[in-house]
Amino acid sequence: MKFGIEFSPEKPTYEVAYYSRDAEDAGFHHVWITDHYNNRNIYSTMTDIAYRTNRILIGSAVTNPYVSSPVWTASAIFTIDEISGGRAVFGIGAGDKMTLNAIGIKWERPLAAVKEAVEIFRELNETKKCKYNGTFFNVPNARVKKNPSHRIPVYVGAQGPKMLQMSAALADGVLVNASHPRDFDPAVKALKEGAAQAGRTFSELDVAAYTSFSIDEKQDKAIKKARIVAGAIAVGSPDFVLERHGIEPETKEAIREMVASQDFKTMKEGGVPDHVVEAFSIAGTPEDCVEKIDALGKAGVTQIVTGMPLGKSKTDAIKLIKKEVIPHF
Ligand code: F42
Repeated sequence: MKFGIEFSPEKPTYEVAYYSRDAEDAGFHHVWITDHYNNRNIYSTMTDIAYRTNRILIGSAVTNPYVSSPVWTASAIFTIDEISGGRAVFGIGAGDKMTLNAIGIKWERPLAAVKEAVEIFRELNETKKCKYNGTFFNVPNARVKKNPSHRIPVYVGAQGPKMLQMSAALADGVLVNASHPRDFDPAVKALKEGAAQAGRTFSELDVAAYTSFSIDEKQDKAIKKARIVAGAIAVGSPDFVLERHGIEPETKEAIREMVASQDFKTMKEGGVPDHVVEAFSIAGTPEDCVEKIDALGKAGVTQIVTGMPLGKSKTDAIKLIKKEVIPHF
């Protein structure tokens, strides 16, 4: 099992870089940086991390094919790869429809957009040139001055069966937004189908569980901390996913109202019930977390990405993961 850590650059980039260095010292293999236009810019953040770390791989998790041309994105990733001494990772996904619409960008044909962006990235990475005539992107004649001397790993953020199948055919890894083995059974099935159709084997893929993670010496504190994020995930999840975890429509509705009225106090105090936290996060003591990670490993997961809320503080959570979780694996 490998370990990754997710940061959203909501604060100045040096803060994210500082925590990334802690994560590197703790033994994490990857730092993954989220991409939302209203946060600090993803590539500036990755650059700052590159300067302040030595070993950890630095990935976009995930950028999208809509906000900028994949040729431009490739150039940003190649530059970060150069600055970091070969540690950049290209993570891409469909992006968020509501956010893109809010800035006047049409969110259409996500499967084709992601697939073609990955193919353009690969072509530039391998040859420094790209002539591409796709159904979504047309690149008549692109050339980059400097490309990396090695093949940069490509990861796709995927949940739906078609995106998962496509990722398995195209990518080196997949970032699945899920924390429970019950969600990995169908995901792994789709990945295996996609890999087989492309003549690949499932074992070639790094299957990352992009989890909501909350760790504390005291179980109740860890769970309390996870309730808001788990509740928000439940509200955003399709009904068939909630059914899979035995979450009743009334529960979803009640949480939706708490989210809408920003009643985070009630959410934390148990308004988001335990079975929702169980379904949508890895939350508990270090022993609980190890047990849940073990179960995900058995379900086919090969990387755990520890995402929000992490714990009491980022520093405390990283220390606990370093001392009591990573050594177990
Ligand atoms: N989104 C962000 O905006 N920023 C982030 O930092 C971010 C991080 C992130 C990390 C991990 C992760 O897994 C996802 C993350 N996301 C982030 C969300 C990501 O950008 C995507 O929104 C999310 O992963 C997309 O989910 P999905 O794999 O389910 O794909 C969507 C598009 C979907 O509906 N897929 C369906 C499927 O079965 O896979 C198929 C949809 C389909 O067939 N579409 C048709 C087509 O042609 O593409 C069009 C259908 C039509 O009606 O037009």
